[in-house]
Amino acid sequence: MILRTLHMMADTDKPGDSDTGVLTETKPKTDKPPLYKVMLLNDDYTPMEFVVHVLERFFGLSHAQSFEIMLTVHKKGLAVVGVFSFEVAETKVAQVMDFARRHQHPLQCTMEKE
Ligand code: TYC
Repeated sequence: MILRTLHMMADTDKPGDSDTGVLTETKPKTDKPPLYKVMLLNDDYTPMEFVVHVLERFFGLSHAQSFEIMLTVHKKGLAVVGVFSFEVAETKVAQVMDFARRHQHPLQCTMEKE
């Protein structure tokens, strides 16, 4: 729904003059929040089983879905693993990056506005 705001200027000291006004188109205030794609990037060193485990653990995917996405990343270079609000995407990226770093794997996880 578009809301219109009407700004009126009443010039009361000039009899006969009509009021002047500006009609402004205003954006709806119920825009949906932006969504962010979370992506995993391929590298030559992170073990396949580790990536599958990351997808199961942090993205709640089944073993079969995780294996499929891991293979897509391995073959294509990257894949979107989920789409989230900014805060959730940021948390997932931080969790994956921290987990990979703690296990000394160079796995990279990034986010991008949809
Ligand atoms: N390319 C890695 C290997 O052959 C596997 C891998 C898959 C690494 C997905 C990262 O996001 C990744 N061991």
